[in-house]
Amino acid sequence: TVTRKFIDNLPKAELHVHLEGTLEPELRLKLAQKNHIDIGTTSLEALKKTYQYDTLASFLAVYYEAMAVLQTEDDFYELAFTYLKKARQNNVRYVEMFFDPQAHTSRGIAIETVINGFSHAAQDAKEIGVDAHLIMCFLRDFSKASAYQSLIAADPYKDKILGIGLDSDEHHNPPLKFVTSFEKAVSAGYHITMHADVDQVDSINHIKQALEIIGVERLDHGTNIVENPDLVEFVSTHEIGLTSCPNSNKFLSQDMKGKEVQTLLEHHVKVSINSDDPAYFGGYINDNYWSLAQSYHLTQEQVVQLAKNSFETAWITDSQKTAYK
Ligand code: ES4
Ligand code: ZN
Repeated sequence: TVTRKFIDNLPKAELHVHLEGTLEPELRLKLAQKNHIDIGTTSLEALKKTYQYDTLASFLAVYYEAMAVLQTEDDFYELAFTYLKKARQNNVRYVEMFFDPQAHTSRGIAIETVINGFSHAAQDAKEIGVDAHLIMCFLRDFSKASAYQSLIAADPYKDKILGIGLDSDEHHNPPLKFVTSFEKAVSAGYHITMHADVDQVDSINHIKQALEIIGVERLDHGTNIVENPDLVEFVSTHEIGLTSCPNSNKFLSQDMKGKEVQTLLEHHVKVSINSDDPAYFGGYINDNYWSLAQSYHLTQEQVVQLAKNSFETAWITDSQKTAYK
C-alpha cells in the first residue's frame, strides 16, 4: 500500500484541470465585492450551501453562474496564479490547464482579457517551479459556428495556447459537430483533446468519433472504454492518454471509476489522475490520488505508473520530459 506522504512527494503532471473550476467560493466572494457584482449573498456559509450538484448538467449550472465575478485581466490572473501555487504545493511540476473563452465572451468579456490574464500567470509560474500551458476549450453546447469564431478570435494569441479541447454538456453534442474546427486546429499546429465524460448517453459512439475520425491525442475521462476491448486495444497501441478525475466522477457518477483505472493499467493504457474542477469536487490533485489509492488499495507501483503516465502523455518533447524524471 501507499502513504499520503508518498503521494504528496511524488512529482506529478496535471493534464485535466479547468481554470474556471479552480474558483474557490472565497475568491468568488472577494471578486464579487471588488467588482460590485450581486451574487445573492455576502456570506461564505450561505454561498457554499448553493454548491449542490450530482450530475454533469446540475454541476455546470453552478459552475457557469460562478464565473460572473471574473471581469478584469487581473481577476483571470489571480484565479490562475492561485491555482498554480496550489499545484506547486501538490508537487505538480508540469500542467496543461483548460479554459473556456466562450463562457466569458458570451457575457461581454474580451478574449484578450481572458488569454492575457491566464497566460501571464502561466509565465509567472516558472518562478515557482511550475511549467504551465493553456488548452483552449470549445463549449460543446454552443453552436459549431461559435466554436469556429472562438478559434479565429484566438489566432493572435496562438503562441500562448498549446492545444484545443472540447467540454461542457455532452448530451446531443457529439465530437463530429466540431469536425471543421478541430481539423483547422490541427492544421494550425495545435494539439487536440476532447472530453468524454463518464456515464454519458452514446458515450462509446462519441469516443469512436473522437479517436477514429477527429484523431484526438488524448481523451478527457473516457475510462468507460473498458466496456469495449477494441477501443482498449486502439488506445493502448496508439498511446492515447486518458485523464481520469476520481473526485469529479464521485460527484457526478457516484463512482470514482477506480476499477476502470485498474483495468486500464493492466492493459498498459496511459491513464493519469487529475483534479478536473478542484474547487467544486473536493480537492486538488493529491486528494484525488489519495482518495483513489485508499478506496481501491492501489499499490505503490500503480501510483508511480499513474504519475509516469501523466508525464508520458503530456504535450512536451522527450528532451523536456527527462528534466522532470
Ligand atoms: C467539466 Cl466535469 C466537466 N465535464 C465537462 N465540461 C466541464 N467543464 C468543467 N468541468
Ligand atoms: Zn473536465
